[in-house]
Amino acid sequence: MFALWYLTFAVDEIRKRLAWLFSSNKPAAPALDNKPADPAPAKVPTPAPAPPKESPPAKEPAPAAKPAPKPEPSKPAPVVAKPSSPPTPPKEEAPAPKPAPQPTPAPVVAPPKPATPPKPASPAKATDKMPIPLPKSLTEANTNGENGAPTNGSAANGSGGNVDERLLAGHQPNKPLAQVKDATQDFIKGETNAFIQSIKEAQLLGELKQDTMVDAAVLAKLEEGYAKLAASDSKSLLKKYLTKEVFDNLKNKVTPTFKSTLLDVIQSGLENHDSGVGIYAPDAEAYTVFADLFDPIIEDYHGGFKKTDKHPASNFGDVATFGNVDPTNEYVISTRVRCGRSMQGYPFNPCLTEAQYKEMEGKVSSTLSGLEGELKGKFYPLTGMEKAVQQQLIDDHFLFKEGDRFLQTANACRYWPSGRGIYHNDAKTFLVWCNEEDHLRIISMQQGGDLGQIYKRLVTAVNEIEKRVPFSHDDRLGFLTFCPTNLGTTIRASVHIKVPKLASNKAKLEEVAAKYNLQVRGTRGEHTEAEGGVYDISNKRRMGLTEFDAVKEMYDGITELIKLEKSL
Ligand code: ADP
Ligand code: CIR
Repeated sequence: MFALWYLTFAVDEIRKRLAWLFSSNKPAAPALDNKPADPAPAKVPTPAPAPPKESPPAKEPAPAAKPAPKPEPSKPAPVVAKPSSPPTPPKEEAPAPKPAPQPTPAPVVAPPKPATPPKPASPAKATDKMPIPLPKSLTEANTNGENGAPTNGSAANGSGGNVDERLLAGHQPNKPLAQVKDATQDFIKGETNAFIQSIKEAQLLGELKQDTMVDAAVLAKLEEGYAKLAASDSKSLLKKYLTKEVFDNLKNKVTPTFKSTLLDVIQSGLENHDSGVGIYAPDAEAYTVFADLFDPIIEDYHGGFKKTDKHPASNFGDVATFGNVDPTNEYVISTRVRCGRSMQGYPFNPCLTEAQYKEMEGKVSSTLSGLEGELKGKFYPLTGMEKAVQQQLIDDHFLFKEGDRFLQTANACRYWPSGRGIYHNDAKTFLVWCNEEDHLRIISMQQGGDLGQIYKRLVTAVNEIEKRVPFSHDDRLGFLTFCPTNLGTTIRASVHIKVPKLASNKAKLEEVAAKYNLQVRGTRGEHTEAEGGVYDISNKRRMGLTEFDAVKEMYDGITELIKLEKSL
C-alpha cells in the first residue's frame, strides 16, 4: 500500500516539476505589429510552393519551384543531433538589435474581431512539444518486462504511450509487490532528478537550436547567393549594403514569431541581380531583427531617413491645396495616387496561409461593400476572373500585373490567385487591390492632371476604410508594408507624362527627376519600359515626411519638369 502511495506521490511530484520546467523558461513574446494576436509560439509551417495549377499563367512564367519554400522550422538543421525541433516559444534574446517597433494601431471606430492567427501545429502539452530522452529506469526497465511491465497494456509497454503512461505502468494491479518496490527505490535513489535533468538537457539543446536554428540548406543557399551577388555588377541597394560583416552578423538570425531568415529577406535580390532594392520584410519583426540591413537601405532609398529618425504622424493636410499639375493639358495623360496598408493581425505575404488569404479577401470585400457615393463599387476576385477581363484591366493600368519575378522570388505569390482581387467603382477612379504586394493598395486615379480631385478622393477613401479596418502602424516606421520602399506614408503619387525633349536622353531625364526627388518608371509600372514616350514619374521617398508633403513633392517636381520641357 505504502509503495503504491509513494509511487503516486512520486508521479505527482514529477508532473509538478515538469509543469514548472516548461513554464519557467518561456520568455514574453517581443512586441511587433503583424504577428498573430494569439502568441502562438511556432512559425507558420511554410506551405509547399504553389502547385503548377496555382502558378501564374505560362505567359509570364513563374520561376517554377524557384521561390525557395520558406525554411520548414520543424525540420531544423542537423546541428543538434537529437531531439527534433519542437515548436519553440519566441526567444526574448532573439536578435533584436534595438527595441522592437511598437505598434500604434490606427484609430479605429469599429475594430473587427482580431484575425485568427495561423496555428501551424498545436502546441498542446509540453510532452507533445519535445521528444524527451527518458532515463534508463523509465525506458529499459519498462520495456524489457522488468519491474513488472504489464503484459497486456500496449500504452505502457515501453514502445508506446507518453511519459505519464510509462510512469503509471509502475503500479499495474497485477504487478508483483517486490517489483513495485524496486521501481519505488529507483525514484528514491534519485531517478526523479535524473529524469528532470534529462529534460533540462533536452530543453537546453532545444534552446541552443533556437539560436542557430537556421537550416543548413538555408545557410548554404545564403552563402552561395551572397558569393554570386558579391561577384556580380548588381546595382541593387542589397548589394551595396550587404557587406560581409552585415551578412555574417545576420545569417543565423530568425524573427521570433515566424522564424523568418535572412534568406526570406534577401532571396528576391539574390535571384534578381537587376533589382533596384532587392529586399522585403517577410514579417514585421524582420525590420528589427535584420535592421543592420534594412536601416541603411531605408536611409538610402528614402533620402536620408536615419535609423534614429522617427516617421512623422500621419497628416494628409489640406486636400484643397492641390490644383491641376498640367492646366493646359499638354503633357500629363493621367494622374494616380496610391497608398498601401497592412491589416493588423496578419503577417506579410511569405508567412500567410491560404486560409488567411481567403479570410482577408472576405474582410476586404465586405468592408468595401459598405462604401457610398463616388467610392461605391464592387469587388472582383482574381479567382475565376476571365483572362481577357484581367488582361484588359492590366492594360488599362487598373490592375496589378501577374507573375512579377521580384515578388515571386520573395515568396509573395503563393496560392495565387487565392485571396487576390480588385475593388473598383464604375468609373474606375477609385480602386483597391487586395493581397498583391501589400494586403491593400488604395488607389485614386483619372485621366488628366487634376491632382486636387484625385488626392481628395484618396483621402476620403482612406479615412473611410480606416474607420472600418485596423491597420499595422509602427511609431518609428509609419505604416508597415512588405517592401521597405513603401514604409512611412506609403504614398506614391504619379503622373503618366510625355516630355519628349527631356526624355530624348533617358539618363538626363532621370538625373533631372532625381533633383526633385522623383522616380521615373515605364508605362506599365515598375521594371517596365516607356511605351510611346509615356513615362510614369512619381515621388520617390515616402518616409520622414507627411502624406501631404509626399504628394507635394510630386506636384512641385512635375511642375518644374514641365517648365523645363517647355523651355527646351
Ligand atoms: P505601384 O504604383 O502600386 O507601386 P506599379 O509601379 O507596378 O505599382 O504600377 C501599377 C500600375 O499603375 C501600372 O499599370 C502603372 O502603369 C499604373 N500607373 C501608375 N501611375 C499611373 C498614372 N499616373 N496613370 C495611369 N496609370 C498609372
Ligand atoms: C526591386 O528591388 O527592384 C523590387 N524588389 C522592387 C522594389 C521597389 N521599388 C521601388 O523603387 N519602390
